[in-house]
Amino acid sequence: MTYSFPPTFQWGTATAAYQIEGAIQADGRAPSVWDTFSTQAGTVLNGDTGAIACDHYHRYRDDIQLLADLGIQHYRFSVAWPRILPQGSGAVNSAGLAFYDKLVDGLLAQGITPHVTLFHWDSPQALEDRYGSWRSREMAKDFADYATVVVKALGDRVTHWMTLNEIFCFTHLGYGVNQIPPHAPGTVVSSLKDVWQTSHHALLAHGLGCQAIRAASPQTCTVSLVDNFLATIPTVETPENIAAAQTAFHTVGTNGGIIFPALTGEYSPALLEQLGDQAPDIAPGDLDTIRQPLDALGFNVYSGVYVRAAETPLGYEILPFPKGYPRLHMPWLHVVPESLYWGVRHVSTTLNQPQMPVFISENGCAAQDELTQQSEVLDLDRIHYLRQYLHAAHRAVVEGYPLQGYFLWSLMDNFEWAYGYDRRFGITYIDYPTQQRIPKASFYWYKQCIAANQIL
Ligand code: GBH
Repeated sequence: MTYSFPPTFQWGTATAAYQIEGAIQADGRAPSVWDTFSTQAGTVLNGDTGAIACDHYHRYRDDIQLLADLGIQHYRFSVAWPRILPQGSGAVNSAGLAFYDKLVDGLLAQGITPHVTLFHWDSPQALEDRYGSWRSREMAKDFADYATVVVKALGDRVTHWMTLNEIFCFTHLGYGVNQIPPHAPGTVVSSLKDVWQTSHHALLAHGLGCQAIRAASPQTCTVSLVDNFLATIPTVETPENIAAAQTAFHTVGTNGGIIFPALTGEYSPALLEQLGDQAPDIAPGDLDTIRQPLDALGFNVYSGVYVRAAETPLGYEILPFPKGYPRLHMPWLHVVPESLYWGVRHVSTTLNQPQMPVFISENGCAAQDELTQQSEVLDLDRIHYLRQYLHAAHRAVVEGYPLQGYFLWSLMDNFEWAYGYDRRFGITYIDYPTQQRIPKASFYWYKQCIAANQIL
């Protein structure tokens, strides 16, 4: 049996600015919250920072060539807000825009479609200093103004826009109660309600951002949100367990307070009941701003949770992973390929958005890659992982769910946030001391899949 995809299926790969660019002081860029956070003792493994990263800012031509060698048609990258508006708002830094200008032109010259994420966690430190970043509603307005600047500059050539990457991470992981959280800005707030307020402000930024993009774009464009909602998987696919997975979907992770309002215009009632007085304040009109029509939803998927029906007050239980459950090189990276299929299906069914096109905006894994004496990286574990997730994608497509494409995370090893350079997610190995790019076995495997438009 062959596993072919429709001719319209989009094969892509993804990166993010702070994780690859380096050059943190080049051409007028000011610090982001990640520059500040990563230079504080004890925040990032081995004291790593994004100061140099993959030096993509200077080597982008090589990296475009790498994409061309891969035979990819779609590339997702992010723009660094502090390069464009070093003070967060106000004066535009044209030298910062010039970098993305060259990048976009270089991609288009190779026939690669750029998919631009406006925010992948590197917000300007100036806004942290001014009003505490996402703790303030101001942030949503400043984000929309920043979006306008970028879309005006690149919108003649870029038609695929994504607002924010993974609201959960930069809010619920960026702000903590009682202890310093593992993500910039690393602010300790006084209650869970304050944490939910930050993600509410991010949702507003998404809504205002969608409006800003559409108003500024000189041509028809697509606008999407990228979310890492948590997929619930029926342990056995019986009607009872499927219903249990649907019920659980509302309250696992932060689903009920992020993907629900973004797509349906309402926080999940089940979540609000759970939160009680810890729910965020929602001003009149906020939910209408937040629920903007989307052209597609980007789904970042790495893992998920198994659910079964049970005689409990909730009617279900979430099953813990047993000790020996297969994992890749992150504590949370359980191999759960069904997450991809069930995530897409939940958008159609549980969120009641059967017409909403979905694309996998990230999927990939960290592995303990090593160079052989022949300077190869034989990352069979990564190929094994990716192949299984692609089978889940294939199932979604065959069953008629509107899954449009797949972006592999990541084109190259990079700064893995609190894990620094210790964890490698790339299909290209970066030898950091020399900045040499060495395609791994998974790169060549993926290249063949793209060329054949099927899982090989
Ligand atoms: C993505 O985040 C990011 O978009 C990307 O930048 C990153 O490099 C990549 O994945 C790999 O990590 O802290 O207990 O809630 C996904 C990161 C993974 C963060 C799951 C939250 C849950 C663990 N997310 N993780 S917990």
